[in-house]
Formats: sequence, structure tokens, C-alpha cells
Amino acid sequence: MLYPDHERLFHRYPGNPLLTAEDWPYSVNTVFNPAATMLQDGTTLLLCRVEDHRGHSHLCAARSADGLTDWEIDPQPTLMPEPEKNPEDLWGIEDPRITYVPELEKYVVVFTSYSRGGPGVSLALTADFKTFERCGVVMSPEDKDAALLPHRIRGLWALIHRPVGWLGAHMWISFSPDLRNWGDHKLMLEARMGAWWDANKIGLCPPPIETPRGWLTIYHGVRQTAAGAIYRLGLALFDLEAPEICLLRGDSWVFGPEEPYERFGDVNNVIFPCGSTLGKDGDTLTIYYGGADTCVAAATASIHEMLGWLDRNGRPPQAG
Ligand code: BMA
Repeated sequence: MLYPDHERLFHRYPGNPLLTAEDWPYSVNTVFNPAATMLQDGTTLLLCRVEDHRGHSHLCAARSADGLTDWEIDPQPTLMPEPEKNPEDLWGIEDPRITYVPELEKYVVVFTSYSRGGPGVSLALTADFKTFERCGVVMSPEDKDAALLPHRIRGLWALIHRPVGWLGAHMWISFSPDLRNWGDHKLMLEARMGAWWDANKIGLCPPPIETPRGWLTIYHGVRQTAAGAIYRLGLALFDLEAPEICLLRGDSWVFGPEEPYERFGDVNNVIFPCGSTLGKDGDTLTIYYGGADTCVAAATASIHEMLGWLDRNGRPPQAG
């Protein structure tokens, strides 16, 4: 067969959307693009991007025992922009990713801070999602879609991020001895060109999943059309020891907007996950995503099936 059938790897939770502005204990415009982590006691914590009626975002935690129902939402914002202390927060903080780092016994939260300089990448540490130690801007504008790997690589911390250059918005990886000073920047995955679903602009979704085969990575690709952008998801696999090396990348997208809550909202046709949790079986991944920049939804996929799909459909990226 010249062209493979489109396989359905991701399965939407039938109770989607999980969370909307109406669930919030205080007045908000939209709730979307959540980071996710599973706490020590098995509780799922989502750190949601919450947009107020000025258009500025902050972060707010929602907790659930089963990761799907009975969400308990913090009665007040969990992490607010502090433009007096952090001028980079002037227009809000957005799109967090959470990585639990065993060496630090802390969660590292990486998010977009938005100001006159443009969107940049900020980093904060927390042990309890109540108090946060802010470490400032780690990647200057224009840069976003960042997440930390959970342990050092070749003795250094590794941060994936998405700077914007005049030849496109590609995924890069950078290294640091102390989480504050970053260098050794390497291009990790390029946006394709022309008619591709992931032409010109891509970005990391949840932090990559460490598997024996490599770092399994879900990324978003942005297709510009006459009717606006379409945000869809693709898969790639990166070398465990040298995560700047892409081993396999799929050609087709694996998940895209289909349901009304993904098709229609403040920004139509957007699926934007920033977090995932791993099920007790060690294989079922639940991704948490923003639908149309308006709500929070969930879908599951098998890691085994995603790797099998990459074996059948993926290839090393071509140079040039
Ligand atoms: C991106 C980010 C996301 C958003 C998406 C679609 O650039 O700002 O927060 O979901 O655009 O609007």
C-alpha cells in the first residue's frame, strides 16, 4: 500500500469536556491547555491555564482521585502573574508543563510568561503546588512550549523549547548545570514545509515519556489555512542518551480536532495538550488537552501502540 490507513491511536473520554469556565469557583472566561501530574497518593493534578475577562492568563490547580471526575478546584488562583516582581509576567502566564524531578524531590513547572518583550519561557519549583520558587526567565522571547526532562542527561539538565526564527518555529533542546544558565543549544525537530500538517510551526506537547526505546514525544503541528490555523498532534521518538537525535518521526498526524468542543471555541480547531499521566498498567497514557482554547478534555492512548505505529509509519527525519 502506498498510503497507510489512518489508525485511531487516541480515544476521547466520553464525558468530555472535563472542565469548563462554568466549573470555576470564580469568574473566568476560559480554562484550557492544562499541565498534568500524578501526585504521590495517586491524585491527578491539573494545572490549568485560566484566562480572565481581560484576556490575561494565570494558572489554577484542579485535583481528582480518578483523573476524570469530581474535580476539586483551588478556590483562588494557584500561581498568579506578579508583574511588579517579574516584569516578564505583564500580560499573564500560560501553557504550563510539569515534570517531577526525583533528584530535587520537587516538581519543575515551566510556562510561558508574556510581556512587551513577547512570550518567553519561565521556570518555577514547587513541592506542594501551594508555594512556588520562581527562577525567572530561562529562555528569552520569542520562545514557548518548553518542558524539562526528569533527570540529567550527560550530567546536565535538559530543556526542550520552541524558539521562533525567521525560517520557522522548530523544537530545540538546551542544557544547564543549575536550571538557570542554559547553553549547548541543539535543534531537535524541524517543522516541515509547504502542504504538511506540521509545516512552519511545531511545539512540544506534554513532557516526553521515557520508554526503553527512547523518549516518546507528542508534538503539535500548526497548519495555516484560509480559515485560520489547525492544531493537530504527531509522534516522534528521540534517543535516550542523546535526546537531540530523532530516531523516528511519523508522517501523518495522530489526533486532530473533530468534536464540537475541539472545533468551536475562542480559537477554533485547536487540540493543545500540555500534560499526561501514566495508568497503573504502565501503558495507558491519558493526555489532558485544551479544546478550542475554551475547555479541558482528556484522551487515552497505549504507549505500546504508539511505538508500534512509529515502527510502521515513522522514519528518521531527512536533512535538507
Ligand atoms: C498557541 C498558544 C496556545 C494556544 C494556541 C491556539 O500559540 O498560545 O496557548 O492554545 O496558540 O490559540
